[in-house]
Amino acid sequence: MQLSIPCSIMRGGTSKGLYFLAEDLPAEPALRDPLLLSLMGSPDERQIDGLGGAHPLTSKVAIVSKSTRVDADVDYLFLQVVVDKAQVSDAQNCGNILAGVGPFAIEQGLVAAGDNFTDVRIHMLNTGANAVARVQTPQAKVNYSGDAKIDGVPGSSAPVLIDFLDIAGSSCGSLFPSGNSQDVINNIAVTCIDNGMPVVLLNAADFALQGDESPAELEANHSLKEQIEAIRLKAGELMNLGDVTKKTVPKMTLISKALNGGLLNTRSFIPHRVHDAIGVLGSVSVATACVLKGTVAHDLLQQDFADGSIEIVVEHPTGQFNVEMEVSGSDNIASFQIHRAALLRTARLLMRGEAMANS
Ligand code: NQM
Repeated sequence: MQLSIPCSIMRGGTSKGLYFLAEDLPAEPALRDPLLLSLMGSPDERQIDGLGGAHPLTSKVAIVSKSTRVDADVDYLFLQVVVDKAQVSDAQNCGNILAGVGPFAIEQGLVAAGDNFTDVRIHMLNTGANAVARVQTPQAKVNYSGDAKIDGVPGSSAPVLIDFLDIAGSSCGSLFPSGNSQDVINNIAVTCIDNGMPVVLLNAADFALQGDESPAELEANHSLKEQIEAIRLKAGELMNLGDVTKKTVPKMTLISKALNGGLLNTRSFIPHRVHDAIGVLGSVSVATACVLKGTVAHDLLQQDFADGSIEIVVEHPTGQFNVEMEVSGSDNIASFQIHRAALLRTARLLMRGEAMANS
């Protein structure tokens, strides 16, 4: 039997996913997840029998509801539907799909639109942290077109400005969950950080890589992937994430010197495919690691940062990602603080209707 479920398809940043009102899906994962697997067409590498795009970046779900919290308008649960396995995971957040949550909440009447722009306060259920998304709403309607460009998406759209308020340690309990700015795992120097996304930074040169290899080249390098996965499993324990064999965190980011005027260059394993760009919260974590003395990123870059507002430009396979932060005390791990992180994304409503699940 086919079951019809109200659904919107949206591009959020450099990802694409299915957006639902919480009331339109069963609350219990045991009933909800089989429906999501069916809607996406998982498990299947091509997701031929579903709406998924056969890549982790296009096999994502947002579930949104009105918040009962005083500090938020809506609650947002992110779910990663694994492409080739019958798995749905809430173990990570997603800042790209987050970019579509504000517009979706306004479109669905969860938040009243202002006359010019609307600030949507979003409580991110995966991590318990909050973000504010500023959405353009001329004449109290969501506007998707504009001049804002983000690398990894053709053309331009209306900007969605996102401010993160309290994301340090949101998945792992602390910003540097191992307690150190640098650790050694399997003889490789690593920095384990969680500023909104658990990420392990690794110097590309330690794997005899330049750091500018294409995602396809890296994905074809099986011994590299095995080496990185072995480090990831140990890092997961060190980062208070437990056994991460079936989790999509931590992400593994290879860093190298910038090639195009940014601060540094990256290639991110998310964690088994290589990102065509870089995740939103992933890039906030990478940018943060650059600032503190003693991290593998700081050792590579040898650049110090004064207290106050800074902008960090993270290069990735399809361009650059700019992160604005307010920081202090970057001399040592005990005094280091991030007061705010902000960035620009765009989003677009692609389809609104009913998605059909096998039930
Ligand atoms: O880090 C991919 C994406 C992401 C996550 C991933 C993201 C983030 O680009 O906030 O956006 O790392 O799985 O959508």
